Amino acid sequence: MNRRKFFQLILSNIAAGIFINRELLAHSDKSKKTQNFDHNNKDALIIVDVQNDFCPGGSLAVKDGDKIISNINDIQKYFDLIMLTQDWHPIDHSSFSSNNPGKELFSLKDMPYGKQVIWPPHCVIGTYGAEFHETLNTDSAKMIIRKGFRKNIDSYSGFFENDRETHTGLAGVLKNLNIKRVFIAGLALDFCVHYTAVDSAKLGFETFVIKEATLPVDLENSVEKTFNSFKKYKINYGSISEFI
Ligand code: VGL
Ligand code: ZN
Repeated sequence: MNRRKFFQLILSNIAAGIFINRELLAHSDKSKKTQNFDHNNKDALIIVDVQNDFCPGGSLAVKDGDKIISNINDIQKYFDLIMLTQDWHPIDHSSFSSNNPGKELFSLKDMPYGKQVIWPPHCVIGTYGAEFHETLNTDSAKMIIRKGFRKNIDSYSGFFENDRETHTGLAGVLKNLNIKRVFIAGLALDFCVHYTAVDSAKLGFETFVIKEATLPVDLENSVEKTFNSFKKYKINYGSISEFI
């Protein structure tokens, strides 16, 4: 190889290097843009248990439970990450009155993880009662977290089962996606929304429960307990317009 050819080779390699670097830079710019394109990537909306059995006509109906669904649909536009939870029990679930003969509905029984309410059978795997209400818009949801599918443990929270330590996987998903603020809507305010909000706050997410997008089943002092928890764990409760 003569000197000239040698220098030509060096120059073409340098040019190729620059080209490759430009390509790499362009690529990383592009991925950055994709991130920025998401109009809101630090917030998540968790829609809790908007299922037929928690709506009028269902076996564990929340009064007017179906009336909040249009509000839940309206607020979805503010979020890129929308997650649904779905109560999903086997027919022989230990919380069901049908599996606790002689025990009164809504009374308490002792389980290894603490007190358990005796519920009417509800959200049985594969049944109509377990399906999302037909008016709920589920198209934008990225994932569905099912809970309560182990016979001997109930699961109110979207994050943990009622032993307070068995994960559903939701915390991992939100942490991996770098979510900082968690907004919660759905049914019922005093059980699954309550427990989901407390766990969210304990996990370090700034937590918001959206007033116009939730309602309680209201057993004894369950609503009062819920608002006490919100105060204790600094959970924000108010209209979406106050937070977004
Ligand atoms: C719920 C009671 C039992 C709820 C679920 O979604 O609030 N309540 N299972
Ligand atoms: Zn349940």
